[in-house]
Amino acid sequence: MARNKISLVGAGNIGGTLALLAGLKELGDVMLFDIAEGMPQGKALDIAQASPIEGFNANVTGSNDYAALAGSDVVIVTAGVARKPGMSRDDLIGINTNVMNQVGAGIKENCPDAFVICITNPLDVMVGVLQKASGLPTSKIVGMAGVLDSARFRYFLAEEFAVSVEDVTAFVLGGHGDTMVPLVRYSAVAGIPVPDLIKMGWSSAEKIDEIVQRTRDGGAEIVGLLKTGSAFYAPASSAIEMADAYLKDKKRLLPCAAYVDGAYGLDGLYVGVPVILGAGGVERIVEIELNEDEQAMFDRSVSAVRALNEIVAKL
Ligand code: TXD
Repeated sequence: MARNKISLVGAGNIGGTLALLAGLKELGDVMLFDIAEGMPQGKALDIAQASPIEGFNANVTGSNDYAALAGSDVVIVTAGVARKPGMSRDDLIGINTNVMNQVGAGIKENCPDAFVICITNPLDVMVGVLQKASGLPTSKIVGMAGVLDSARFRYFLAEEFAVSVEDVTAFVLGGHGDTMVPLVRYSAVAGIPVPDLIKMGWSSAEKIDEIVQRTRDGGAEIVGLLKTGSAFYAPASSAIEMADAYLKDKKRLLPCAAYVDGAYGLDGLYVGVPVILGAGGVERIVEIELNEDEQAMFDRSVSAVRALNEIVAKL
């Protein structure tokens, strides 16, 4: 049986890390695409040269030609620009909308049967643009943000409780950004919900509020430290977990920016919700019950996504 093929559109910080992780985990052959000449080829060769040491079998190639997407089972998109000093969010939306239109056309022409994971910011909006440009069914294209936001939340909770990260599950809903909705009562250590852990004296409500805020600001904290770019290791791990769920038909329940039409009272928009990811792509949207506070936070998050969608519609 032929190996799966994972294509990475955008071979920058996240793209390069994705290529290495896909190799190390033997998810399949890897193709790195970028508009920068030589760069995807150089990273591909470098990673291929790690394969004899790490002992993984994969063809790792680089290209500047969209034709190289042919035969892809999964495409992970990080192409675009990040916000630089002096740029407004609207500028970023304009540039990255153009990039998504180009990438979508490349996917449509060369691998219309692929499962696509979008990472480019502003995430919830860009995944919608990419879906339209690619013409893919909405079940086959999702955005990565919730897995990362939840991983940050899990990490901070594990630190607070002094327990293994493996035993902490956590839930984050809504759009990626300041309005994300970390759901404390759906977060747990080995099944014990966080509110119960507070009652048990493991932490205080105030401390958990601080952790929630640190999770919301998780991206900015790293940008502030790095100064020249944004997080890339954990974002790459997050997208690989989603690709793995699809390729191995795991039916994982993961928070993704998915197209929601009907559930949560929404009428057709991409936003972060829990979904089942398997061989069918987004196989189900999981509609959990929200209390009044959570619903209010979710509504605020949806409004923020809608406002950006309106900017894109006017471009
Ligand atoms: O949770 C999340 N979704 C995110 C999103 C977490 C972290 C970072 N997030 C966003 O991912 C970030 O705001 C960026 O929009 C993307 C990619 O981040 P990365 O750190 O990998 O950015 P780089 O290193 O600048 O890489 C972007 C690459 C770079 O090599 C460009 O040459 C390339 O994109 N690029 C293009 N490739 C193909 N086609 C076009 N048009 C193009 N334009 C730029």
